[in-house]
Amino acid sequence: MKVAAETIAPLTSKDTLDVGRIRADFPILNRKVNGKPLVYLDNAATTQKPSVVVESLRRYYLEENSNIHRGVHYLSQKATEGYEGTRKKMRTFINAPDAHEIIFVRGTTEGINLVAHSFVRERIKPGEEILITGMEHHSNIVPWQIVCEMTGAHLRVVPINDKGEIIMEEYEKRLTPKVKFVSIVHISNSLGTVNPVKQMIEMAHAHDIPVLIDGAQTVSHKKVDVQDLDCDFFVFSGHKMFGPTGIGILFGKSEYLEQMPPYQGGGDMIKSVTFEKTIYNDLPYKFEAGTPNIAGVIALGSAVDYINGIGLDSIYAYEQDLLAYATAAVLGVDGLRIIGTAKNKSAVISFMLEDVHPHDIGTIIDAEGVAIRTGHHCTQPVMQRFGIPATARASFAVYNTKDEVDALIRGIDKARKVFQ
Ligand code: 7TS
Repeated sequence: MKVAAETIAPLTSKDTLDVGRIRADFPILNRKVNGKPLVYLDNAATTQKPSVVVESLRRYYLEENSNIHRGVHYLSQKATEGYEGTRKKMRTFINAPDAHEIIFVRGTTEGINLVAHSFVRERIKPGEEILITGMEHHSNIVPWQIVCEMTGAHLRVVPINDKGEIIMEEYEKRLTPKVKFVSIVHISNSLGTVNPVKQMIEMAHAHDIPVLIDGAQTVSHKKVDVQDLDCDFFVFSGHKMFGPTGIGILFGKSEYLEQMPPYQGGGDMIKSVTFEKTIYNDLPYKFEAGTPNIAGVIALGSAVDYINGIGLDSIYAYEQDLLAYATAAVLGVDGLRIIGTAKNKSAVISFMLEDVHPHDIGTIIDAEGVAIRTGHHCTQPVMQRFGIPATARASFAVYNTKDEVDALIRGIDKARKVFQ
C-alpha cells in the first residue's frame, strides 16, 4: 500500500536556517563511515553534540571540577552556580512556573520511574487503573506494569488507528472513574505522530486525573510550554536535545512534588538526619539524592543555549520541510510502505520495503555511510499493532539536509536491488 504524500501537513513557514553553519557546529558530521561521508539519521535514538556542549564538559572537568552545594570555596561555588544556572534555563525553556519544579534525573526513563513510584504507587489502589496509549515507548509501559504488579491496579491502553493516531473516542471512553493516572507520549519515536496532548490533558483533568507527558522526542523539535499544556508532569532526556547522556529533566507541579515522598535517600536530599528521624530537604533537592551528574547538567545548559540560539520555531519549520521532502522521496521507491502516516507528524519516517527485513536494509545502507535504526525501537506493541517484526527508521534533526535524504534514497534503492 502506498500512502499519498498529501497526507503530510503542509509547510507553515519558510526554511530560514543556515544549515551549513549549523553543521559546522557538529564536528562528527564531517567524518566518514565505511569510506563514505556520514549521513546521520538516527536522531530519535540520540542527537549529535555541538562543540559548545563538549567544550562545556571539558571546561568543567579541567577548570572547574568540584562538588556542588557543599563548599564555601571558589570552585564549589562555581560548580553550584553552573548547576543551578541550568535549572533556571530549563525552567525558562519549558516555561515552568518555578525553578524548584525542575528535577534533574538521568533521563526520561528515570523521570517516569520516579513518578511511577513516588506518586502513582503511593496513591493507587487495587482495581484502579493507569491509562497509556498504544504507541508508548517501553519506558512508558514497563514502569506502570511494575506499579500494577505491586498494587493490584490495572494498565489500560488507548488503541491507535492505521495511520498511527490515537483514537480519541476510545480515549474518552476509557477515562472512567477507575482511572487515577494518565501517561502519554507527546511525539512517537517509532511513528512520528504528534499527539494532541493539550486536548488529552484537558479531557483527563475534566475527570480530575493527573497526566504525565513523555516529551523525549519533543524538546529538540518543537516548543514546549508546560503551563499552556497544563500537564502535571513532563519528562525528557538531555541526549536527545544535543546534550550529554545520563542527564534529563522531570518537571512536576509543585502541589504534587511537595506531597511526594523521595525516590531515593542519601546526601543532599535531607535537612537533618538522626537515627530516629530524618527531615527531608525542600524541592527540588528532595529528589536529587547523592552527587548528581554535575558536568552533564552544566553541559545541558549549553545545549539549551544552543537550541535557543537557532530558535525552536525555525527548527520546527525547517524539519517539517525536510519531512515533506523525505516523505515524497521515499514514497518514490518501488515497494516501500511508510508505517506512521498521521496528519500531524514529526520528522521521523519508519518504513518497510516489501519483504526485505529491515535489518538487511540497515546493513546495506550502513555500508553507504548512512546511519538509520532498524528494529522495534523499544515500541514492541506498535510493531504488534501493525503486524510487523520491525521497521527501518530515519529520524531527522536540524542539521540534516535534502542531500542527505537523497543519500538515504540511494541506499534504499541499493538494498532493493540486492534483495529483490
Ligand atoms: N520515550 C520516548 C518517546 C523515547 O523515544 C525514548 C527513547 C524514551 C522514552 C527513553 O529515553 P531514555 O533517554 O530514558 O532512554 N527512544 C529511543 C529511540 O527511539 N531509539 O533509541 C532510544
